Amino acid sequence: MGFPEEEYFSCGHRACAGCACATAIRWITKAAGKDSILVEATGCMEVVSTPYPETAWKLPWIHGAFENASAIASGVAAALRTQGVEGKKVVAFGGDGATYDIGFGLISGAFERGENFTYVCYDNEAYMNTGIQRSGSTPFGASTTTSPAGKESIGKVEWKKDLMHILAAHGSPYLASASVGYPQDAFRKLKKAMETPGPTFVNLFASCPTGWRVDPSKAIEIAKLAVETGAVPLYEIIEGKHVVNGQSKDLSKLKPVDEYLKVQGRYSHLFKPVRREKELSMIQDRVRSNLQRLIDLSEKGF
Ligand SMILES: Cc1ncc(C[n+]2csc(CCOP(=O)(O)OP(=O)(O)O)c2C)c(N)n1
Ligand SMILES: [Mg+2]
Repeated sequence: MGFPEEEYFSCGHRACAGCACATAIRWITKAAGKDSILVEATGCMEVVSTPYPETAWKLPWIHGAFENASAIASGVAAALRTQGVEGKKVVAFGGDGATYDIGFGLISGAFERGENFTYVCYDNEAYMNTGIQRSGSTPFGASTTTSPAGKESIGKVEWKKDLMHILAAHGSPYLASASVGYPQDAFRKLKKAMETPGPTFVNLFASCPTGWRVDPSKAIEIAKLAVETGAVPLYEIIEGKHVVNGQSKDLSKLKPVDEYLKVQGRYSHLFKPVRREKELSMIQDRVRSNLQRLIDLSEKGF
């Protein structure tokens, strides 16, 4: 699927070098197109794009508070419906803190009401804008400023929240997990979500060189590695049925998850000064069983 050439998120914004979230935003706006209304939750991508009096947005764009982008979007959708306006896409987006945690109640409400909008989480796995605090999306073992690794701590001790299935349980007709490492796959999913009537969701995994402590030039490589090792599976849930995509379909081709973890500063304590075998094998087992479960569900037609 070709990417439209038109840019709606202009260059000159203030994101860090190598910020894959800014790439994610470009794709979201390209998928939404000119007949769309965007609503954004507070987070890095808002802060870098709107330093007064400048703006990077070339589409109608509404600032939400941290927690209420979905409520605003559902209000916009209701207003369009009431006015009989057709053909406009309403797209809300936010970071993982806004989505998995603080805005979750309102996302749940909007999904339960069956509002006609798409919510995209650009998932960089922590509250980056305020200084790399852990979120419900931060994976087990990652060091953040509120789950710091140290002598007695291996970083975050909880697993990443399974938001896809929580939202699937709301009866959403379309949900997808995508990665900035796979542009065509991600763009197709964004378009499909925006073209499907009802509340739809895309979790767009997007690396953050600053928060993950990686070389900015490696942001896309790492987003690919996340998929190649199974840490981030690519899949869709269409009308309640699982479809596993691309490399995630073949468990036998998975690279060891170490390859993904060891290139990131947020996991360096799992390798130095000694290899934390127990935690590394817990992560590896979890990655495999999670992917196996998705493959099983899709093969059984669930
Ligand atoms: C109710 C509320 N709590 C906290 C904040 C402070 N705050 C603003 S942005 C942010 C972090 C955003 O994290 P995330 O949603 O993951 O986006 P990212 O910065 O990682 O892009 C926080 C904690 C706020 N604005 N409102
Ligand atoms: Mg975040």
